[in-house]
Amino acid sequence: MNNIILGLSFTMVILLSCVKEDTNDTPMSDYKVSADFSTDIQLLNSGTAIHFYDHSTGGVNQWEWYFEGGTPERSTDKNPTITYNDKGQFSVSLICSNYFARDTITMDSFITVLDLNEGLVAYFPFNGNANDESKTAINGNIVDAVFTQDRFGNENSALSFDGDGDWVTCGTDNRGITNLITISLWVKSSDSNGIILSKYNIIHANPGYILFINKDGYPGLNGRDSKYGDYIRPTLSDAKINDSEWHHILATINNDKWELMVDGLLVGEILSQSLSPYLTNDIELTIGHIINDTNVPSREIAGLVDDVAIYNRILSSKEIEFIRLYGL
Ligand SMILES: [Ca+2]
Ligand SMILES: [Ca+2]
Repeated sequence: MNNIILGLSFTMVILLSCVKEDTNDTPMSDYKVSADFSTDIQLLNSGTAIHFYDHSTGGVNQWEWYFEGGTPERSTDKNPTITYNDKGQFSVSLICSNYFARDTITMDSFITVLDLNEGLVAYFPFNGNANDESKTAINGNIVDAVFTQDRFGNENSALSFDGDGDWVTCGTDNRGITNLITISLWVKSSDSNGIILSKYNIIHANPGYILFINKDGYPGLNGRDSKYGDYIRPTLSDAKINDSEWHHILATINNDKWELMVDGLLVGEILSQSLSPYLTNDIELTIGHIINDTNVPSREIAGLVDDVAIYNRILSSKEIEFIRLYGL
């Protein structure tokens, strides 16, 4: 008998609870939350701080973020700022909640962090000087060229060469480069037959490399990767660059593979098929001309050059994309 009374009482409590919930003004379903977020940028260079923005819905009043590889790794801010110091691909999780409900969103490999200082052996941003801002720190010496607006409209942030006695010398040091190199730079010119950058002597058959605009306005990457070896000229597609617009030039020499990209597209490639390719020499690295056997400059460029970066390694396609879109 007691068991029956207890059972009835329990049933009544449940019924009362249901009645109480049913008469509440706000049904439980209205407290449902949904986690969502965005960020400034998903591809970034190491050492960069980025913002995350909460877009969760449902009256959220608590946020718990987890940033793999980030500093800090956890935050309870609504819109936190996170710094990424190490390269890699990292996930981001957000748990959002109110007093009644919570939701979690995890995005794997959401953030890609590059290290564009790794292997950077020359960097001339030409922002008011010809300092080499890489760890090599062999500054350039400007001859006659003047500073002008860069591609973003910033004053004194690119170098202008007038085609007559203007260039920059950057020393004969090989900067640790032997058989791998990536060169990234920007050029704006209406010129033909001008040298953009060279570490090569046009008389001696030594290793070295030249970036230039040829007589028809096409960009070129030529050179040698062995003493008395074949002169290497990647085949060029029809991408003229002497149109007075800024163009991103990217050259790589990966052992015997020479490649040239313009504005993110591969325009020329060739295999030198050298058995032991190398690029070292004792010739001046110059921007804006080439030297011949008697150290007489020639093929001086008329145009603007900016943000010259040289690596002693081959950049990945993501790194190349980053440099082209955002710079160093
Ligand atoms: Ca610049
Ligand atoms: Ca001049």
